[in-house]
Amino acid sequence: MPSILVLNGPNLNLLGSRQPEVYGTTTLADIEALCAEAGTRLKLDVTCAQSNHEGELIDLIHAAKGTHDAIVLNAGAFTHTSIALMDAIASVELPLVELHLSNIHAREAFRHKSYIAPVAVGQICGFGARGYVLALEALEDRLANI
Ligand code: CA2
Repeated sequence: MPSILVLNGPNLNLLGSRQPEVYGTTTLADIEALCAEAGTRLKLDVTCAQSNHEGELIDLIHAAKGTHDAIVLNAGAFTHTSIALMDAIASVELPLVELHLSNIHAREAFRHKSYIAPVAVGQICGFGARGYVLALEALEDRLANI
């Protein structure tokens, strides 16, 4: 069974508690439950992790090589700043879907730049928590057709 790492970055542990007008009322635990459900339906082994620390996210991406077949990454604000994360993703050569709850292209100009996009197989943004399920569906399809 293909194994997928769903990785969430800084401040996403606060989901549901603040800024519901931007990020909705869904909590990170709700998102992880949605991913588990989708994993069962799609026959994917889904593991979820979250960190507020850039280095820890990099370590988790490195560790995914050999243990997971693909990654769903919401890198939070590191999306717009982190060449180190971009290099880590490129180094492991695993298919990765860049995920955002909000439509980063309809927000402030500084959120339009993504260092993740050039090393991702695709980007899903603007669909809230449902985006994680769409990302898992996209990866299931891709892994079944390579
Ligand atoms: O839309 C997304 O998923 C983002 O990755 C969320 C990041 C933001 O910096 C990106 O530009 C887009 C921010 C996550 C912060 O989440 C919070 C949740 C509740 C309260 C405050 C922040």
